[in-house]
Amino acid sequence: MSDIGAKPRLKTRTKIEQPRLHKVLLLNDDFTPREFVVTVLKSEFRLSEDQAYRVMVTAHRLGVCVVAVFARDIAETKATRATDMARASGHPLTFTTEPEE
Ligand code: TYC
Repeated sequence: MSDIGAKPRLKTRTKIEQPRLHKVLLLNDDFTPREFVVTVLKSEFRLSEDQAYRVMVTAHRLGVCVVAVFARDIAETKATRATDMARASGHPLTFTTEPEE
């Protein structure tokens, strides 16, 4: 069979970009007790005692540490909840989020 007169393909394929994941960052400060940071990391991010301690010490030494990576709304909700937990206890402990590259 000849191709002459064949219909052109009309469907276009749109490439969908996957939404970027977002990091939750733990920021160091000079006032929040170490044990409190570990408690928040365990309760909000489900880290083990050992994982929470390592993340806390890394933020303490370097100024910041990535806690975990989530879809954007989950990262923002967890960062807000963890920061609010600290405020409710009178601590300046802060969690922020940023998109992964
Ligand atoms: N730097 C605090 C202290 O010496 C402890 C701390 C660690 C606070 C990590 C915040 O993200 C943090 N008491």
